[in-house]
Amino acid sequence: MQNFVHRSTELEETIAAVATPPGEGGVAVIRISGKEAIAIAEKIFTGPVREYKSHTAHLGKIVDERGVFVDEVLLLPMRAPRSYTGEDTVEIHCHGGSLITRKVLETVIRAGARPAAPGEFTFKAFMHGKLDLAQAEAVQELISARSELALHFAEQQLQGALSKEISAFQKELTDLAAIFEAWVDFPEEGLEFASQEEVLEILARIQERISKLSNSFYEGRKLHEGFSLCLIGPPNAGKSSLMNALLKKERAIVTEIPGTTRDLLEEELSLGVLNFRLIDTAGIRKTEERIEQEGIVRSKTALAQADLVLLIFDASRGIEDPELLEEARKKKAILVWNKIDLIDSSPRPVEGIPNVCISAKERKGLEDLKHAIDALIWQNGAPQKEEILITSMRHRQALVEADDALEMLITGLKDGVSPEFLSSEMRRALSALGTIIGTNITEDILSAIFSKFCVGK
Ligand SMILES: Nc1nc2c(ncn2[C@@H]2O[C@H](COP(=O)(O)OP(=O)(O)OP(=O)(O)O)[C@@H](O)[C@H]2O)c(=O)[nH]1
Ligand SMILES: [Mg+2]
Repeated sequence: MQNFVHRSTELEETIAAVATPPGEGGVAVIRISGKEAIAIAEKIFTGPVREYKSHTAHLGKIVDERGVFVDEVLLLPMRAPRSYTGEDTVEIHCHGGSLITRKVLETVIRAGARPAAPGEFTFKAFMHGKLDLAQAEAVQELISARSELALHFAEQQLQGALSKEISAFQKELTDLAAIFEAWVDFPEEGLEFASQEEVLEILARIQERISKLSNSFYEGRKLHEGFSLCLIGPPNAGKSSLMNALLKKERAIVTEIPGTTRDLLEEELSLGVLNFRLIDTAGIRKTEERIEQEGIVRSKTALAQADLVLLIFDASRGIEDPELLEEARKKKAILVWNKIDLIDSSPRPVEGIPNVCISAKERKGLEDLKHAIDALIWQNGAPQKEEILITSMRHRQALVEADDALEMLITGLKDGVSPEFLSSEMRRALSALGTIIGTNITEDILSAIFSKFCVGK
């Protein structure tokens, strides 16, 4: 299956796969899609599947080709084009054990279906015009979204927000292309269709929107992947206590002995609408102890790789390690003064880095810390829900290409290059935009996209 290529010729075949995750569960769903889906279901089901109305559920039994009972199931036929793939589809809801699920799938396959390749159902949906490519890619983002905000933006892309924006660019650029053609065909009157200034103005406006969209990639990607948030500081400052306070569980060992944490501890943390990988580290100090030394090496690597750093100092002891403060300043970092319950007045704030006072032990100041984290992530404010963020490198590359072509167009127009040159740059911009929604794309690229999906999607 590894070398499977998602080709249009494969659309002829009827495919089947388990659509639910592997393992035990209440119910598992086996999906069959293609011209033979109904006939195959009829062969193995104790009921007249051909006669069932679309989108109705039927209780019955799956029996294999020798008539041996396999499972009692609920069967749901969905006739083309009213299905996810746009083809005749049958869903079989069977008992959710991994063995029983496999047996039902094997029965379906022996009755004539081919095992589906990764993403093949969504590929069929794309080929039948149920989704464009940007929407199909959003399906995968939706499935793998781990924070509410990532989910929101994936849902929005699936609903076609990005596709609409791209189509709007295409429409405006196609209109301009027609004007260029007129300039070529009627050099005398061509300018009556639009003046050069007008064209330049439109081009600049589109270019600005394209480049904004293209720059949303970094925020979009981070949003999807989640941010790593690293707790760093001298021993005994309260890093592990803060980890536990944020997670609201006793995940890390906390003792009064400096050098308690040795290994990196990682845990998922969702704060508001975002998702983080929270990393607790060994306290950094000079030591001869070999295990602790190794722990400290790991702390420093984690510091270097982190998206965000929380530098923790014990407020009753002040800046114990100025060198570490300088290291942290090079990153997106917050200086967290812990143990403020031990002191009477707040510590003097350090310049050039956000300072937050907390007590991990008494769970105080955690809201302030969350706000500081938010402010650090979104330097230009959090993305608005109606904004469009791109999350795919493929989309980013296409937008960069379109942006570049528009740049050439704008300078070319100003320098008075030939309309033929303008037309060719315009084609480049349009073709780059087309790849995002899949209007002009090779089978290899399609296959590379859909292969990343799971089987059954
Ligand atoms: N009074 C007070 N004590 C705290 C606070 N936070 C942590 N402590 C105490 O400080 C000691 C060290 O806490 P840890 O969370 O283990 O510190 P750490 O930074 O993880 O230390 P290492 O793992 O050794 O690097 C423990 O005895 C905690 O109970 C706080 O806010 N106030
Ligand atoms: Mg610790």
